[in-house]
Amino acid sequence: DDAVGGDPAIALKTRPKTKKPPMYKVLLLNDDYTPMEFVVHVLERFFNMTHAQAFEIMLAVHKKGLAVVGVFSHEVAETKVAQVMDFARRHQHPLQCTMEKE
Ligand code: TYC
Repeated sequence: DDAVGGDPAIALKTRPKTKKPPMYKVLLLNDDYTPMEFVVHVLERFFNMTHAQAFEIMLAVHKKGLAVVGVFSHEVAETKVAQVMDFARRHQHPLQCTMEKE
């Protein structure tokens, strides 16, 4: 702290004025009905993965129940979740996507 006015260089060291914004993990959840190829397509389309990367993450979700598919700012994470949920709903798949603070 440097509230009473000391060396601003010390203030910067002890209490940085610019706090890093929290980051958010976007999680994909497994279910029994969404086709594997649909999940792969979602990961390619909304998370800019190659087919091989997307297939690997899809399999991890399938085997473990969920996986982190990316870490983003709050605004970007919310957009990704909304895009995935809307795309899945429009295709009538029960795929679930959520976010949580890192
Ligand atoms: N478990 C699904 C199946 O066997 C595939 C799947 C993978 C579904 C990942 C959702 O997030 C998911 N068809």
